Amino acid sequence: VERTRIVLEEKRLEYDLAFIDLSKKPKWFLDISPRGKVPVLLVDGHAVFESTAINELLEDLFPENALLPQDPLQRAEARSWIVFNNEVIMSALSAIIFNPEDEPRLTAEKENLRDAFQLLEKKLSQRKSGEYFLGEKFSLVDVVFAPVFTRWEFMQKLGPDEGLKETPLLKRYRDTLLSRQSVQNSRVQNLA
Ligand SMILES: N[C@@H](CCC(=O)N[C@@H](CS)C(=O)NCC(=O)O)C(=O)O
Repeated sequence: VERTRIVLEEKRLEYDLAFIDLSKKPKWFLDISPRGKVPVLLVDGHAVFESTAINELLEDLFPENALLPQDPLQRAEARSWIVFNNEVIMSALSAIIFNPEDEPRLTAEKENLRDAFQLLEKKLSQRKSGEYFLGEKFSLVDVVFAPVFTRWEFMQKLGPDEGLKETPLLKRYRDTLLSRQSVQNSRVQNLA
């Protein structure tokens, strides 16, 4: 959900936010969210789900403060890293946060995360300028990486030692994202 809030904040859009108890999903929510998952965004009575689809819709509807490059090749590159984030990073983080007792899976996912961090470090080292993932401009790629780092505190509490010591560029990237106003505004307070 943070991913979509960041986009709404970046584009300075007005929105209403409804928090729901995922262990006791209300009927109105199940009626509009096809998979019973958050986020789901209601736009003119249409329910849009999947954060990637929601964020691209917002980008299409509100092109000001663009969050995707104009060039098709660069847009494709941005989307590639968003998929990477979904399939590798977020899936590993979810396993670590929600299934900490599944030892074999935990070990495998920690390894995946370590490899992913090395890959990201290499990617960041290839930027020509700028402090964001694609360079000078904050983009939808940064939007999906910011919540990875806001989850860091959960991971530390659960004991894994995936630090950022060996990936200094990634560490600096984390600090850049966490200090961005839209990211701060998207965070739920006292979530632990
Ligand atoms: N790929 C989806 C993931 C959505 C998702 O897994 N949401 C979780 C919360 S982070 C959820 O609603 N879990 C409740 C459930 O599965 O019952 C997206 O990016 O929107």
